[in-house]
Amino acid sequence: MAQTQTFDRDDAKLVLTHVIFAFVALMIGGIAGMLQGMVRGGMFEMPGGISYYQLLTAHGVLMALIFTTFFIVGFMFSGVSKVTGGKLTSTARGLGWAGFWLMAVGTAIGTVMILANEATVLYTFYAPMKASPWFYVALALVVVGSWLSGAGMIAQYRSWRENNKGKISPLFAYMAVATMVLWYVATLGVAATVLFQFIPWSFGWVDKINVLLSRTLFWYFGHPLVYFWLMPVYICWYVVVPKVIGGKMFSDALARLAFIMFIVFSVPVGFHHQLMEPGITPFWKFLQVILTFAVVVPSLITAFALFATFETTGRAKGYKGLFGWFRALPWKDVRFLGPFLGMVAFVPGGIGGMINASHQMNALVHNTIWVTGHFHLTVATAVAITFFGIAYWLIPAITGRRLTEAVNRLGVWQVSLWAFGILVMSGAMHISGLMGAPRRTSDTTYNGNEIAAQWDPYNLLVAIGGVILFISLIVLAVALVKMFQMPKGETEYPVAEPLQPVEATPRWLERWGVWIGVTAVLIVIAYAFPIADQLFLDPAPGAKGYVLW
Ligand code: HAS
Repeated sequence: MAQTQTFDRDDAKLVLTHVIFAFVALMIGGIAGMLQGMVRGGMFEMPGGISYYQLLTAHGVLMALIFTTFFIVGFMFSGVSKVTGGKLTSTARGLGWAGFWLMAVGTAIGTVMILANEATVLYTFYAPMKASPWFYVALALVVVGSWLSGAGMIAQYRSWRENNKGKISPLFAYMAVATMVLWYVATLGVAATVLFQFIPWSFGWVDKINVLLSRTLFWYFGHPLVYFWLMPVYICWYVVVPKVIGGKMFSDALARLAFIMFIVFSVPVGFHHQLMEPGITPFWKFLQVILTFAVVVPSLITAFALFATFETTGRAKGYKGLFGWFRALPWKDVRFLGPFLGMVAFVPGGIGGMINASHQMNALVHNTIWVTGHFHLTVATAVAITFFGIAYWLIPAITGRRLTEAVNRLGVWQVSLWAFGILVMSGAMHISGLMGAPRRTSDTTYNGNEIAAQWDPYNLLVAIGGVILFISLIVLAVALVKMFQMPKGETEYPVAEPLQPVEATPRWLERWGVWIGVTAVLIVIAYAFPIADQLFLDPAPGAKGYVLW
């Protein structure tokens, strides 16, 4: 095959550095994950000096915050470059590199603090557990770095629009900008609590921290965070998957509408993580639960659009009957199979989310390992497995190599193993969670308590699932190395065309000012009173810090 370098070299370097960083974080976080499953399953005891909670912190931070953020930034830069002319402007690329270095330094400092056992506060870093101040500084660096990267993508998008006045923007770029807009709005909460509460408190400049306020600001950020993970996945499902299966995207306008709905509805819902918490009046919880059900709608739209894409593609290929299209799908292509397994996992994952959001049912599942099961179906499957599927074409596409059948086959095994491991692990977590097993505990025996003994078989299944997932990661590592040994050549960067011409897409979907304004109003309605309550309580609440490890 002819030697072709279709991707700009400088852009490729930026993208590849992010993706490799992401996968290194994933591997380290994966080792921690497997070990903690084995500790809880009674298969292994951590050697002296390293605690279960230290592992759990490393696992959560590296998987949920670092792997995701680096992969998302790399993937979105690649697509923005691809659809806006094939080359980033020097401003966009410069901001991308500045963002990368800030995030990398932040990750390094944070990881050292966790390894030194100075920050065993889990990835949600709830006060009044108090980590080294450098852990919070590290978090701030990661967030500021991601802001710079977002500014790079927005700069690229703006320059495209200036050069293409009156045209509707390419869907991938639009979706990347929407994702970053959501990220800016969401991270205001975590930036506020880290800068104005955690850093002054952990450096000892103030004595006490307002715990309820810090948790409220964390979850103001924490729920849209999950959509920051999900939206790039939806970019793949809407834009990439239709092309991979040889079809067209069902509707450009519907995809944009779903993304606007995410911006508007995903922030004012954080109280659904605090339903069991005292100090927030039921009315505000009720309001935010209603809004939570509104943020389910863009996912339902997406499910509809995906089925419509599969069906129209199958019919165009001549497949008939109600489910004929199912046979038209390329089951042996990892670029499709990865994301598709993610979609399948997201069906029970999403339904579990709606159960969590229902106040009475939340009382049953909150702080049980059911919740851990929920987020392993969502972020660790719908999101992670889609990212794996992306890596199998993104890395060859940007390095100018041809995806070989051998690596594709390895990929099919890898994503299938991952899906099976999750089925075992997450299924067991859901069941034992319903039986009352708490999450985030190293001891599962409770001094030989009879009820706790009933969870034992499930703890073992969780450990077995964790080992299967780790084997999948080893296969992934082999596949990644092999990707750099594949022959030079061309792998397509798949971007689908819509069924209808984009001219049919309404222009109001691109009026960012209006949507950000609507979002701001909704946030003020949902948060102004409860936050004011928490800020101005008399006497002012506050807790000293505790180091429990
Ligand atoms: Fe969640 C807790 C509610 C979605 C992640 N969630 C968490 C935590 C994480 C997380 C990490 O209301 C734990 C935080 C912690 O450490 O404490 N979640 C929801 C709701 C949704 C939801 C209503 N969550 C996600 C996503 C995540 C994620 C997405 C990561 C990416 N979640 C909660 C609540 C809690 C919570 C409470 C707090 C629990 C507690 O008490 O602590 C919704 O957005 C879900 C909507 C999704 C759907 C599914 C649509 C299906 C699609 C696939 C189509 C499939 C096709 C193919 C086409 C309605 C789009 C199928 C083919 C076949 C053959 C079947």
